[in-house]
Amino acid sequence: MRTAVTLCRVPEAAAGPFVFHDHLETGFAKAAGHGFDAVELFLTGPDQVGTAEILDLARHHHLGIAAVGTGAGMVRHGLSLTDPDPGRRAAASDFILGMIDFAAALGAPTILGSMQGRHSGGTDRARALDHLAEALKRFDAAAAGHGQRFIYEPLNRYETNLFNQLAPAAAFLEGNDLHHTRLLADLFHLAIEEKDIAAALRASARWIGHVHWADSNRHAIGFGHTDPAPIAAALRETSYAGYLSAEVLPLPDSDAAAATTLSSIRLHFP
Ligand code: LER
Ligand code: MN
Repeated sequence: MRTAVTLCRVPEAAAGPFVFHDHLETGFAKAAGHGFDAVELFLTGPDQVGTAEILDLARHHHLGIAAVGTGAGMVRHGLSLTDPDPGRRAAASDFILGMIDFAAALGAPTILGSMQGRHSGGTDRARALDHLAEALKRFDAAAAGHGQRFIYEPLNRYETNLFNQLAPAAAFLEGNDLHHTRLLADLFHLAIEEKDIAAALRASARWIGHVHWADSNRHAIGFGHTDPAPIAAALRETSYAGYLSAEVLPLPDSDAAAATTLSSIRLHFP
């Protein structure tokens, strides 16, 4: 199984669920030192660091780029795809389109998580889902133009009220002909929202494109109460071929979170 670890350079997300917050040179060296196959990057936008610099670091450390997150659009710029204001929605969409081009130059897919926003007083659910579908169609086409996939992440109920579980999100992708878009199964969100994580992974298997390998309390797997054995069995038996990426809190410290993640993956995917 391919392994990845998160590296965040967004100051507003300094307390977020990311293993490394170091400068890129240090973060890449630490990821490689632990033995990960790739890094998953959270940057302030497509212009923070040039793609040539990142590709040099990746080559030097023999690391892939597993994915590029877009959460900075929300935490730094307050942008959401379901904002009632059409100008703000357009800015959100442009931000993600820029990230898709940037990620594709790194050979990586782009993730939509918190920038999906939520429906609220100003936007009812049906309208918010129309906005989401319209944006996803643009991202699906842009990613496909680069030979990439786009990744949509259902989040727990405290972060969005659009999609909290895999099956309804998969039906939404299918119903909107989003053939180049896949789901991100973040085990932290699923531990809150699914009755049975392994069953949910099996039921939506053909849609799963990325996994955040995180425990129930968002610590590294092994530090919470999720049982990884049936989850790993579901991923193995459905021939999941993407990354298991540690999007977890750096607790008790980054190195312990990284090492515990890798030992859990090696234990369950021998
Ligand atoms: C992002 O991958 C995620 O899981 C959300 O909770 C935003 O932090
Ligand atoms: Mn996640």
